[in-house]
Amino acid sequence: MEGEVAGGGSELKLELERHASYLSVYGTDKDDYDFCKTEFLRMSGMYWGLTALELMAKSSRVPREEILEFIKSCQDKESGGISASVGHDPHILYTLSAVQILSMYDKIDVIDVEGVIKYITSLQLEDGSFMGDKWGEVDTRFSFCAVLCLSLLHRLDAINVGRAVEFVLSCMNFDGGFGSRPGSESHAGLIYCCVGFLSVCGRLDALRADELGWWLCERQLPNGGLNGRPEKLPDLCYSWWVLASLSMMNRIHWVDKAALEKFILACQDSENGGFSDRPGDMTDPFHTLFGLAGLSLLGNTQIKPINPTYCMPQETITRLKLEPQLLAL
Ligand code: GRG
Repeated sequence: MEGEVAGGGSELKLELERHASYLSVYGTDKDDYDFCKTEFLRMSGMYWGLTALELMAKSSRVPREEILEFIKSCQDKESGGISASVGHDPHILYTLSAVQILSMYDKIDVIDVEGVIKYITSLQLEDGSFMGDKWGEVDTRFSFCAVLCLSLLHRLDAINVGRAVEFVLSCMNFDGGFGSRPGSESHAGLIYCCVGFLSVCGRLDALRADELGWWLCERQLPNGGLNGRPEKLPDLCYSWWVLASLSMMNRIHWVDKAALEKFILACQDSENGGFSDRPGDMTDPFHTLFGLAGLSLLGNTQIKPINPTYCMPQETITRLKLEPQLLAL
């Protein structure tokens, strides 16, 4: 039956309409406690919610002009970077979220694009790594944000890609995985960033794909869910970080898809809509996007196809004529 778990024989149904209602009213009450306390990540929150709605073909339910105005007012005139909310400091992560939203809306000219390119270029260090902002934290997440953002703007040439690749590869560990910096523990979230980075740079050949694929599959637990590193609890968001990495590496069939789909559907709030990290917990837009995105990668046809590198609808990536690399089998 439509919406049921493939091959799982489960009764769980994907509650698309409830998820769309949950996301479209999220943030309409600007005094809501949860909404206020997440101001520091507002731009990414908008990207999670909007992408989820796009995947369900329901983004017309949110006020597009208001969103465009908000993004415009978050760009810092001096540095060119974009912040999470008006009056906050710009950061590469929120700059990427803004560029992703504008790319989905086909409205990139709302911001000063040259300013964004200048900002990202200013964050690259001599060793090829990227800072997240002017305060200097370095992390492989920021290398991923930099190349994703510049490639969406068709301006990868603005940075030293060779050195950026060298830095990310220097973070590869003995198990084939990646951490946030050289020598840091492998973690599925950072592995997604590094695999995504190499996919954009056309260097997936540098991976030790069989070893890494094995490590990623070992993240699946008896309840079907995935954790981010050994001995940790499962969390719905790893359905994305792990599956998207395996998908770019052409090894998605290495996980038990039916068991994972069952876990993802069990993380839905079937009454009020939205997904949570684990069954029965509080829902939020972050887990709602990664639940739907995971189901899309698993082949659920009620949701639009998603691109595993960009975490955006495939139709946007096709329209922008971007071709992130996928590893040949
Ligand atoms: C465009 C999709 C997209 C992402 C932008 C910011 C970013 C790039 C990626 C973040 C990847 C990442 C590090 C994900 C991990 C998130 C997470 C659940 C961290 C929690 O850390 P711990 O230590 O988690 O609390 P575990 O599960 O290990 O206990």
